[in-house]
Amino acid sequence: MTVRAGRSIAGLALAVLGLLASSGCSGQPPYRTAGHTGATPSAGPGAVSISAADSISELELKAARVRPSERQLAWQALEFQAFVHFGMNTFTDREWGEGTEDPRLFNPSDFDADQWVEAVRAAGIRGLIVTAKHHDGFCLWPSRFTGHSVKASPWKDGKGDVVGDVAEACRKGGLAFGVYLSPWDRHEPSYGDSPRYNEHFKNQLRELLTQYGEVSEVWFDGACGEGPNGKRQVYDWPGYFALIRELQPKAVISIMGPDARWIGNEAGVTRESEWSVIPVIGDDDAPDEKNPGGIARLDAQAKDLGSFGRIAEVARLGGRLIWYPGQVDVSIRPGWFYHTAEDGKVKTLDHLLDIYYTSVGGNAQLLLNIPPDKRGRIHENDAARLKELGDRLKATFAVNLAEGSKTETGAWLTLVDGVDKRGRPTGYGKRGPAVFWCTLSEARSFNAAMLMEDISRGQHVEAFAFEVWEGAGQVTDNDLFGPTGWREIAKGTTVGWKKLLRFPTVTAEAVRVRILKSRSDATTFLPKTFGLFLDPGR
Ligand code: FUL
Repeated sequence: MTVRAGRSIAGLALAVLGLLASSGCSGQPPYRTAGHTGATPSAGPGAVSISAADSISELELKAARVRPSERQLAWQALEFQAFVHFGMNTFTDREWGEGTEDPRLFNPSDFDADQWVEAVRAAGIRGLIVTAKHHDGFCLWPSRFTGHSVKASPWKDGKGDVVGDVAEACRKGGLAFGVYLSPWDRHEPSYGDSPRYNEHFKNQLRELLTQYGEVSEVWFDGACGEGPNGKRQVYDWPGYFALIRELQPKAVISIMGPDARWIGNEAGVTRESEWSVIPVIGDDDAPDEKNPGGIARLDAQAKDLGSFGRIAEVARLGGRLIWYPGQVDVSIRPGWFYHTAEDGKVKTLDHLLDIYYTSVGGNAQLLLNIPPDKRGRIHENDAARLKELGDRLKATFAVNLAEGSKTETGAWLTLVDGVDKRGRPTGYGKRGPAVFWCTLSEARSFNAAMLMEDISRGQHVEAFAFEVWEGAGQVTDNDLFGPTGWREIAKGTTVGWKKLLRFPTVTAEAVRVRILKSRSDATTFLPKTFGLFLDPGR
């Protein structure tokens, strides 16, 4: 028998089980959800092995136990980063150079890294990743290991250093700083002679990771072309990873790396259910040459990467559950590099907002590419759009309408021991779906909501419903678990780091979130933060 308890019974049961919690909605630590002791979460396992011998409930427990590393947690909190494609292609009007371009073509007339930082900060962006070297092999820093770099260009008489200037501007502007270093190098003569090129590549990595202060992310592309000598280059991924861990232990290694996975497209599209707990076959982290999606032969473009069905499927083959969150790389223009012909093709504000809500608000990190022009500046059209985007996000998220209101998290409980002579429940067993309520001090209008799980404790929620109170009169304690008076506004699957919901403006004095399916007792984990917002543009 399931107790669809009114507040009194629920209160009793929850108190017995120590599950009741209440606090302001802001969720700023220490927001106490039920069962939290306030203790530092245990650094749970980063990877858990799974096999055909695991029962369904063992697999469920294992999935709930996978935790992010400290570096992955810090990375997730950045939420929104800028990708900056700048280099030889900017001057040749191409997307992929051949590697034979004359370094003298690289000559920005008004290079200004501070302007990049200012423009991206206006959008609320918190980190920046620059293409230190793209596939054409031209280096934006004066590498000692090649002549094909800014050193050989007329820019600043060969004394310039784009990477250094950008790192410095990021530091001044409070942005995280990351590097893209293309393993595929169409210029470097040793490319294709695997051991020699791997040494060369590691030498370049060493320069980037030791000369420019803290590096928050190293972004590895999967492209691997034919070498000039006809041989294919076999990349030493384990060697690259080890060097990064040694020199910049806080840096996240993305895409062809173990810390963040490619979302699977370059159009800014996320799955309805983005999981950060991902089953992978086998126990080898090295990326597969044929697979652009990331580590361990993961098909990053597959529709389903983390459902329970997928976990069970991988378990049958033998593998691991890893914390492998998604990153959405997409350009503000059609191309990755600047082309004058695309000045009128900067994505619209609505398009960027859609991408933002489904990526940052869909348990993924957004990496929005903004390519500087031949001057070495972010073009006025892009800068204006970034500002519009930032203004709109600020106007929406500056005020959390749920701030300071009364919240509670509880669970429906299944009565297992029956009732005593007076009809009082004698014991509760299995916990039912968790419910989170937020009672505002007065009716408020909103058209967006935010839910966050405490991912330092893993990712758990599989399905939820968001409802507003439309019953007669004020919501009472008895209504909190009740089936009537509530209207469903939105439904969702995963929550993870952040789930943003958008819906037509509604006015209500109370809302609740019902967790319909979870990999654990979701009352313990939800929500780390909760918010209600009014987007003035809708
Ligand atoms: C791709 C590259 O080939 C593109 O040029 C760009 O750098 C993009 C982010 O990754 O694979």
